Amino acid sequence: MIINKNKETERKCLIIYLLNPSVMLALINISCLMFLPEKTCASGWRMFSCSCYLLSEKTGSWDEGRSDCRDRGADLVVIDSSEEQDFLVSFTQKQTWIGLNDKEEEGRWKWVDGTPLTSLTFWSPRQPDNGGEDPQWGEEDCVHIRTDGNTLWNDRSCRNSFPWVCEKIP
Ligand SMILES: [Ca+2]
Ligand SMILES: [Ca+2]
Ligand SMILES: [Ca+2]
Repeated sequence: MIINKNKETERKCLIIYLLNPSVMLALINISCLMFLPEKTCASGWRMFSCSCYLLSEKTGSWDEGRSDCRDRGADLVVIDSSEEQDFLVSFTQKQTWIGLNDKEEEGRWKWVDGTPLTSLTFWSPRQPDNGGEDPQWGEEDCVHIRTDGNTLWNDRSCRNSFPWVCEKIP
């Protein structure tokens, strides 16, 4: 009986352990290494989890960033996890475009891969504000990671000039 109870506890602990995000990420990384041994990132790109990332040297509008990424067989980064958000913050160290916008319909945020924004968001306080109706900011439909004291997201005019981050599955 006691042995069974211990076994039960052990099993519960194992499940909790496996559900831990950092353990899951480690498992994903291991499976990348095991099943995709030939998949590596091109020179200049950085690997994290199963993706390769490039921080642009140039700056430009959100659309210029996106078309540069697409020319490289990639697209602007889609943030799927808090680990990816943390990685990007340490990888970029400056304001950069990410692949999120509400160009099609105000307030309906969509990633460049077509997926709608879920509850996993990293908005700065009081953002998104679509420019807060202040004419100097204009309509704000594109998202960047900002650095003024924080690392969270802000919506900004798509015409603004920032570097960008491309993401590609090798
Ligand atoms: Ca991603
Ligand atoms: Ca907007
Ligand atoms: Ca804003």
